[in-house]
Amino acid sequence: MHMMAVTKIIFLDIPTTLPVPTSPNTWKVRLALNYKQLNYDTKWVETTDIESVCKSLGIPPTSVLPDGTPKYTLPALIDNTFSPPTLLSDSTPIIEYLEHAYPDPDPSRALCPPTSRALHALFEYHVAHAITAQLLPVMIMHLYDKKTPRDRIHFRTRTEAALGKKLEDIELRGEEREEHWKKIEAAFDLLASFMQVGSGLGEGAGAGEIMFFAGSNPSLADCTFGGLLLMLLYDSPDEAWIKISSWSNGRWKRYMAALEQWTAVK
Ligand SMILES: N[C@@H](CCC(=O)N[C@@H](CS)C(=O)NCC(=O)O)C(=O)O
Repeated sequence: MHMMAVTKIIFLDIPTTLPVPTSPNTWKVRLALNYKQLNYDTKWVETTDIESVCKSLGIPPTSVLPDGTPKYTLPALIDNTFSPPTLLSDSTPIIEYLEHAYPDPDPSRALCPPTSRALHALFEYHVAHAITAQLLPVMIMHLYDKKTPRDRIHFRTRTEAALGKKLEDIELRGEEREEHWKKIEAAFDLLASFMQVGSGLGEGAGAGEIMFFAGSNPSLADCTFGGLLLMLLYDSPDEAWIKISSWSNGRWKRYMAALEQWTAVK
């Protein structure tokens, strides 16, 4: 009799008012879980409750706040498949754990071979600074609108205290907003140009476009970048996604179409 490996994975994600989540970091891990075809159940935890839920389950914090208290974030994952269970937080270590615990027999499907760690860290650093850090002035109200009512209150209180401004005043408008989007477009174009190098399009006719950052299969970089694109698509279908679809000769539209098969929410 064929024995199906039954995984007992609980994945902690943040709910929204949409049928889908919109956190880039949780999407990063969900894309990896789906790509690896692992069985898992989602436990939905509003941002307001992340700290208390993680503490009660024994999930470790991911950083320390300036005042020295531990900061808890999602994604987090509990794997009860093996004894003792594994309790993890922080997207990259979670994906590295999944790779180690559930390696794909086909090495070309590895998401983060150990030899790619430094390059992946560099990729994440670049995307965080060149793109993610630039999004607040054009995305803040889109993000806010998709949050649950409790999380809206929590987000407004914390963000306004941290930035000393009303959310509505962080948002750029008019010409300034369009100029800001142009800067973000330039960062996307730069990434597209790096992918073009990977495709070998400079080497003459016939060379195809590589779909993902490391070739025809996704890697950790694609989980990271794909997670960011899914946030932009779901939080702002009418503004961000319309713009992004038209950038870089349609590259990101094709990229999203290729990722779509791993975007199921279970
Ligand atoms: N380094 C963490 C960052 C995760 C993170 O910042 N998650 C956000 C949601 S996208 C969060 O949980 N925020 C909770 C909060 O700010 O209280 C990772 O890669 O998983």
